Amino acid sequence: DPGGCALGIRPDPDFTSSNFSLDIRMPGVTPAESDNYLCISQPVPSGRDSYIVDFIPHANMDTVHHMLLFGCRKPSSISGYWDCGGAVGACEDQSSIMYAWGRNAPSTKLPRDVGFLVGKNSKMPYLVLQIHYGDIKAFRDHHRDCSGITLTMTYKPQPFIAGIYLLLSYNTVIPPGNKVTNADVACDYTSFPIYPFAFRTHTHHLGKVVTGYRVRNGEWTLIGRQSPQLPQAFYPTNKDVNVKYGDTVAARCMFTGENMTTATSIGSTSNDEMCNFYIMYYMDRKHAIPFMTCMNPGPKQLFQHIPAEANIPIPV
Ligand code: IYT
Ligand code: CU
Ligand code: CU
Repeated sequence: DPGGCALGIRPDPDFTSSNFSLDIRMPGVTPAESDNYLCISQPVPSGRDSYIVDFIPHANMDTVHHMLLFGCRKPSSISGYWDCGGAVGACEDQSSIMYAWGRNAPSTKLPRDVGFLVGKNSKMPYLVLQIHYGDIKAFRDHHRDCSGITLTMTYKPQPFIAGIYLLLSYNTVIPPGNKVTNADVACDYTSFPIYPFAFRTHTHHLGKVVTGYRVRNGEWTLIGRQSPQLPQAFYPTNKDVNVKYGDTVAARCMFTGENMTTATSIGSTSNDEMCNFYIMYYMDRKHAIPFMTCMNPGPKQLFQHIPAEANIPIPV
């Protein structure tokens, strides 16, 4: 234990025998520069399917800007920690986000009887933790950081499986000088019902507000609305809005290119932009789908009817 961090898998004393805790923690790291993104991966223990039912963050607000937990099949590395802020990401295949922690943001609990399905037999044999370290000044004393997450897990099949529906724009261009640029995304929903309970927004610096809706029979119902300039955690959805076969799921990111001198496109650096609306939902285990995406540019005709709030910036 070189970093002085206590790690491990242990039975959870507070629960029944099918429950256990899993720590996923940085192995005592000292980031080299400000705004380093470091990742570690961990296989889900045992060949059995297991379910994540709770997340307990251990992060020092003075050093950690944000933490994200992903599930995937193939992490970018399976030993030590790596810089995952550049060309090398968290995973080599598609990753699914399961938890986000941001400074001062309350963390959303999974509802009762809901778990993320992980393990060898599921599509998520590996977990990857990404930590964005902020100002390097916090490491002037060269201490080693052990921030991370304790997962409460169980082998007991959960009645409902948690999943993520990611709506993203890949083709938005934000012209310089324009006060308002909208990125619209929408998809018809053609699967079994999902029950959204949390949402997360993600843009870079130019995003003012990101809003997601269910559209049913022409009626727009808010799923969530947040400023991406606030901590990009999962926030509770407004109220119980389910999404079922025949509905449309729609999201808008509102950007401003006001103070820019060049156009901004979608890309991975902080000089590029992104437009993401994540819906965290649960679904009956019988036909659960753990990850869905929507990348369709929203039809102009549909977005004529989007509520005005989607273009009202949230003050930060
Ligand atoms: C181009 C873009 O919008 N990238 C986003 C969405 C994204 C999320 C996941 C792309 C992939 C994923 O596996 I999960 I490929 C993006 O990079 N978003 C960042 C993190 O990567 C999750 C964010 O903070 O939302
Ligand atoms: Cu961050
Ligand atoms: Cu991004």
